[in-house]
Amino acid sequence: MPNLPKKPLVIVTRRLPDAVETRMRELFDARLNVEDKPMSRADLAEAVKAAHVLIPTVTDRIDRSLLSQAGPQLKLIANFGTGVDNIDLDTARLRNIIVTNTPGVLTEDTADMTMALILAVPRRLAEGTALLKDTSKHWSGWSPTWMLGHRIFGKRLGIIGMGRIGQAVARRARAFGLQIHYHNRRRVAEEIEQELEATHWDSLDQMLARMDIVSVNCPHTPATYHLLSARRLKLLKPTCYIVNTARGEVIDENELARMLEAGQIAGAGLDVFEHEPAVNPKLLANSRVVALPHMGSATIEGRIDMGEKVIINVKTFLDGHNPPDRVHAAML
Ligand code: 8YV
Repeated sequence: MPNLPKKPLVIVTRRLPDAVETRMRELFDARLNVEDKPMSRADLAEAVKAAHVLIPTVTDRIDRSLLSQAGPQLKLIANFGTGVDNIDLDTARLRNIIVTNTPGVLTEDTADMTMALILAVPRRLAEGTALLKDTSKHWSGWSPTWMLGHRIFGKRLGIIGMGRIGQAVARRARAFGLQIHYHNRRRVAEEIEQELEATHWDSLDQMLARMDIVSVNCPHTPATYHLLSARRLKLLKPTCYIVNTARGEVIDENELARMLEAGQIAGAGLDVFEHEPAVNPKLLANSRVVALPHMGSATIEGRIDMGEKVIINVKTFLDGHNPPDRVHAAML
């Protein structure tokens, strides 16, 4: 256990739900960001020089250059989030800084949002509502051939990444009559395959070529960066829809935007983008794209649960034990 002062300094980079901040104030010498102004690089550098524990989020890039400025007192980075692609895990390990995350508690919310996009894109939900709200257009009434989308029931859903969230998506999708297919680094247990009636594809290329909807549910790691590359996107049927609630970096966004514009992919539901908060303007201009501002886990319940996980990780660590949600690069 590292030597820590009686009241170690815990710096939180963004505003968190009130209940979480109140508990943090009670338990720690917590420096909170009540104004929720995203920290600049200089602010983050100050933070890693002073904090014993840093609590960042997806919007903070904790890379090698930042960690090289950290003081020796920084012992724990307790990420408020499951994905840890914002943190350079190798450099943290070399500097003996433990990294934790918040797995499990945002599974159901993210799966709900994924399912919402799987429904919204083929059934043209956003287009329909935009049309009614556009006062320059008048809805003259129902027509048998108007606003036709595509049926979801009976179609093939290809899930990339069959971890907790991928499986939660599969459970929902089965209730909507979708056939479940998946590609994952490791084949999941036979009982899970049976429960989900899921077909495993060893070859991602072969799976992509046969799907009606593809859902990205894997983490962003060096191995999954542009997993849906220009070459792989070209394998999709032109009638295929893509949904991404994982990380924008998993898809070559420029190529996706180009192919959607050219009608080579039928539509996309995107909650995440390659260069957040920037969004490729071609995607925003495309009526076949439903775009959301990274809202997958945005429920008050989810954010409180995430905060509680962070508190448990920090408290356990400060009490001299191994925090439960420790992340090692090899796990990813
Ligand atoms: C969070 C997420 O909002 O936890 C994750 O990996 O993508 C999001 O749902 C965000 O990461 C919080 O830092």
